[in-house]
Amino acid sequence: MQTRPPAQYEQLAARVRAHCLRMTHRGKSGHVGSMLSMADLLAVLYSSILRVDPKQPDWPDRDRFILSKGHGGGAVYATLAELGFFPKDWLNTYYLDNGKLSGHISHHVPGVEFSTGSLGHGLPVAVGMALAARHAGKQHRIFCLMSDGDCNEGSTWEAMMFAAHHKFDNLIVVVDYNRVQALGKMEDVIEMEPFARKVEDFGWAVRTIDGHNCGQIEKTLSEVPFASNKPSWVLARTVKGKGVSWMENTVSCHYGSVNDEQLAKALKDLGANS
Ligand SMILES: Cc1ncc(C[n+]2csc(CCOP(=O)(O)OP(=O)(O)O)c2C)c(N)n1
Repeated sequence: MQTRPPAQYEQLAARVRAHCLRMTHRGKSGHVGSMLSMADLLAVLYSSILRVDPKQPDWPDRDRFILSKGHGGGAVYATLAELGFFPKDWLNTYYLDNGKLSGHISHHVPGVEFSTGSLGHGLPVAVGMALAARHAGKQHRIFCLMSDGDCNEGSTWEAMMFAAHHKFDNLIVVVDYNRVQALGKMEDVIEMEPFARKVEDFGWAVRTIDGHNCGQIEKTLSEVPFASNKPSWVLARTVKGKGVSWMENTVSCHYGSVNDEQLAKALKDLGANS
């Protein structure tokens, strides 16, 4: 694993956020707040943690990464393009008819393992991959990035029980814990607290971190598995809409898209050129 100065991750995350704003503006699509929320997590994962190769996206021994909150796929596309998995100009076609990049994440894109969009599907698939890796005697890890909305789904908890029962220490979940969902805040939808304790009681090794502190993200993810014979769970506290002052922690940044004026203002907030 290669460690990097936090500023390098922050710069990548800022470029990813700027791409997401331009992509959703061009496509007149929503979910930009969901993308901004996880940009720092993706920057660290793809720069230093995941053993992947942009030149060989299907390398058999690669780590697997599943985005369960598939509605935020634009942020993964932007990160993959920055890493060189495909040309950056593909981003200009996001959410457009006949474009290369669909709104919800698609495995037709190089570097994407699985298509998601219906919440609660990512972890069951990741658990299946962990089982397959064990049966095949392979050393690669499986990472699953989830939302708190994903954790409201029953399928997630069934997968958690299965993973703990089988002691999958090759499985790592990162939760983008922004506590804002599609139509309301978590405390008004389904409250999960005490979240970490619930997950521990399901047999996982849990760490809670600041999901925008790149140094802390790197340090934590470099220490997986947190316990032998247990799957690892990172509860990353984040802010929906992070980086754009007027979007932060709002419900409206879930489905809303930005107009010309808002795009310019948002890019200014990020310190990016319009
Ligand atoms: C099974 C299912 N039900 C409903 C939806 C519609 N939906 C899309 S995103 C979302 C919730 C968004 O909040 P969260 O999952 O916490 O993700 P965030 O964008 O905040 O990271 C919902 C209910 C869905 N995609 N799948």
